[in-house]
Amino acid sequence: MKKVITYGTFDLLHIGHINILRRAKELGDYLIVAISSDEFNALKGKEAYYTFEQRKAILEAIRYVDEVIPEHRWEQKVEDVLMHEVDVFVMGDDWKGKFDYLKDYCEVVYLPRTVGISTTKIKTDLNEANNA
Ligand code: C2G
Repeated sequence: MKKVITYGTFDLLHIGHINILRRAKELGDYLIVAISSDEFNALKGKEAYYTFEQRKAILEAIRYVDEVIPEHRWEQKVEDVLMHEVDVFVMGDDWKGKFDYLKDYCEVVYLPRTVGISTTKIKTDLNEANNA
């Protein structure tokens, strides 16, 4: 069984998230998603609208996702890859090159981001609509 892993906040789920999850799953048979904890989000300078538990439940409902684990630290990826016997690490190409050190442990794939959508854009558009 070919195992794939990807990491992210996945807040206010949108088509860009679905596109990367679908393409990540196409690279193997089993997809693990490591979702940033609320505390790790604070470290990333992000405040998610949905809590970790809500984001976990939403991701677990997606047909491409087989398992959701928490992301607590930048440094946990090697341990995750080894412990879960991961074959492929996938991220959007906004992260291109940032995780190449994982090539010692698994295949590293950066996939093109979906243009024109982001959680930040959703929040901005909604704020502008409400203030119009
Ligand atoms: N993504 C995408 N297209 C978009 C928006 C996001 O392909 N329009 C991808 C990102 O490239 C990432 C994944 O969706 O691979 C999740 O994005 P975020 O929730 O923004 O995650 P991020 O804050 O980039 O966290 O340790 C890695 C970090 O946890 C990544």
